[in-house]
Amino acid sequence: MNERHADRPVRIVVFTGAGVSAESGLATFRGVGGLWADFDPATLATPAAFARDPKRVWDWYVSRYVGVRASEPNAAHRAIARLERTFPSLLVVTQNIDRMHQRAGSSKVLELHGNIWNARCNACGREVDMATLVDIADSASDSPRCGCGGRMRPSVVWFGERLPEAVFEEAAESAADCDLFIAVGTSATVYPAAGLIELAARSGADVIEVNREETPLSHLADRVLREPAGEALPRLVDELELDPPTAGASLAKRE
Ligand code: BV8
Ligand code: ZN
Repeated sequence: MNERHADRPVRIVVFTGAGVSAESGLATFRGVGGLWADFDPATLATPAAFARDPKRVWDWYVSRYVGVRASEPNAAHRAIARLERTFPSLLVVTQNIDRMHQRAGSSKVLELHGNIWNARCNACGREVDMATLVDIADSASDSPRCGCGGRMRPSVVWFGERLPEAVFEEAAESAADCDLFIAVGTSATVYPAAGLIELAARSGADVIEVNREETPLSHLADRVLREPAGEALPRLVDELELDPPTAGASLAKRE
């Protein structure tokens, strides 16, 4: 953390991926038991896949929605929400579509890849609550339609689709301007999201990586916590609350 921000409260960005929700019982994408082990992302999480077989893609998202709705935030989500109480400027930037951060009490959450709680019409863009569509689709031979005749799709960002511009811009500005960037439970392989870690490191922020495993961007971290987020985050938050990082004080020395 360099001197550049000595005159203001410490700014923290927490960047999360599927690993932060693993201890809530939600499958991650990669790795053993990951979603991509059974399904090829290209055949389910792309506009082409939806055009080819809308019912199959719809049903897959309905099954994930039902799983997310039945799950609860875990100790990692709760610790991040707690940290916001000590650092009100804290921002959560997530790749997850499960809204676990908001359910745990985080108030400032940027959803880079949308969310699974809403669906929108592929034609007119009308957005509705997924719950209103879930129980009618399963018996139907087709995925639900909008009043305009368009197809309803989950409000997520598929591969090959642009991220919501304003959301990504705000995330990039915050990553480039923060003092502490904590990457939790992400394999750092999907772009442009993973580029935020590179941007934060390049901009002089201290980077902490919380991940059970090494990632392609681990070398950018000043500190790594190689353990489950549900164990690492509560302890890290205790530490940051007890001894808040001050501008100029590098975290690396805290080993
Ligand atoms: C776009 C929503 C352009 C849907 C998702 C540059 C280089 C290479 C490729 C590209 C590039 N730029 C763009 C691309 C293409 C592509 C991409 O990145 N491909 C990858 C596969 C190489 N990117 C895109 O297509 C993006 N769009 O570029 O548009 C454009 C521009 C203009 C106009 C039109 C288009 C859109 C990408 C978003 C796709 N949607 N999700 C859905 O969920 O179904 S991505 C989805 O996969 C997630 O959101 C997330 O981003 C990603 C999964 O990654 P993670 O969350 O990190 O999860 P993963 O399982 O991989 O890892 C979990 C980690 O947690 C592991 O490291 C594990 O060790 C750890 N872990 C596990 N348990 C725990 C734990 N850690 C701690 N505690 C635990 N308990
Ligand atoms: Zn419509």
